Amino acid sequence: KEDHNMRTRAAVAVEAGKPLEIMDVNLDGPREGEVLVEMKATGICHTDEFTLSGADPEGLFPAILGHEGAGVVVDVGPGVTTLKKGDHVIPLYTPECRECEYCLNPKTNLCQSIRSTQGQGLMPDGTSRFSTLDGDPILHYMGCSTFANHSVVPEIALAKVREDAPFEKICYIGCGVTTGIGAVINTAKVEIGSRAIVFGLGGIGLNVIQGLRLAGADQIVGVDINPSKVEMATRFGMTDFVNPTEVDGDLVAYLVALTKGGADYTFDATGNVGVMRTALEAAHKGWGESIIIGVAPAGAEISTRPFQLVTGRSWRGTAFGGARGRTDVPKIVDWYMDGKIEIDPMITHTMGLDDINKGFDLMHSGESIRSVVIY
Ligand code: NAD
Ligand code: AHE
Ligand code: ZN
Repeated sequence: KEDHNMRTRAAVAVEAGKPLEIMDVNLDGPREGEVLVEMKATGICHTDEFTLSGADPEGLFPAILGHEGAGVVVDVGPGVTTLKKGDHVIPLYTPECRECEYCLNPKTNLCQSIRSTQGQGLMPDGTSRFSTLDGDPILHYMGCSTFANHSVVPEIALAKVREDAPFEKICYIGCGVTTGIGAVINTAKVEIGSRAIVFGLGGIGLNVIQGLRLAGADQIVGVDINPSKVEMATRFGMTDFVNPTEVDGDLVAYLVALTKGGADYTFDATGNVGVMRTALEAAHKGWGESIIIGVAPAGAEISTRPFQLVTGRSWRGTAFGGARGRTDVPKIVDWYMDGKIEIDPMITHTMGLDDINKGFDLMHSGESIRSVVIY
């Protein structure tokens, strides 16, 4: 039997559509360019649920999901130069190697240096550090696997952050906060005085709203089928709310009228391809831009009449809010610590790892914005 460096406790996605199973797992130590992180907290993002459900064409099992974590470096592998034991870090599902063709092109944040192995649930050397106590391999997820008390993460996929920031809040910067605010600031580059529509007022959409307020938008329309999201969205800057189930007639026409000709910017934070079409068509003729944030299930496709684009609307997308993690994430942590952005009210529930499935239940029922697991 192999000699494993340590055991840790993890929530394992054993099979698509089944609850996570909490168990002890083996974890091998960090190899060349890798870092062992003790996770202190992790958020539960809708993308974790998307993959667990079986809707993700890249979904693999068994795996340790989770990509919205924060923790402390406990060991570094050979060749690691930018991090040391004791550093506080946020794992990055979009790494930043600062060397690949993508990192060297200012038009993208999509570092591709380890994308292929990451998509296969493996470390860059093509192997997994996790296994069951019986020795069967367990896959990594998005290069992060934050649903484990300890995880091994590539050095280029860790942002070093200040040590006075609370883990159970800044973990959310590992995905939701950065994705939502970044979609506004980095991807759309929203101008002061803009009109915007945000579809889906969940953990991502609320951060789009917060980003729009930061950018100085004049009108921020929120659209959601769950009216319980109104209070929180209003608190973060929503100026108008639309519940599509209460609109008589055509939703696009309604939204175009509400925004006096269409929005300068629209954002999909639902993952529903029908909503994505509405978002595109509610963008202003001549210049409106629609940004897709939501992740759609395997096989789903978007469609619209090409005339919508011919007449000046553009359809775009964003991953991790266009942020370059090692550079941008520490700055967003500063924004939080300086009171420039708010995180605390959006973390509506916290729980221990043993209760992580309750976090998924709260997401399904629409009761939570963000659930955070505290180790
Ligand atoms: P969430 O479950 O917290 O929020 C989704 C919201 O959409 C809910 O409030 C729900 O009521 C609303 N909604 C659902 N169907 C709707 C409809 N037909 N019309 C209007 N509103 C509707 O999820 P989240 O964590 O905010 O994630 C949102 C989406 O963003 C997911 O698809 C997720 O996978 C994706 N995501 C993408 C990125 C990225 O980098 N591109 C990052 C994080 C999350
Ligand atoms: N694997 C899926 C797509 C999943 C996806 O789009 N992931 C986003 C991040 S969602 C975070 O909550 C992303 O960063 N995508 C860019 C990338 O390279 O994965 C599929 O459809 O295959
Ligand atoms: Zn996410």
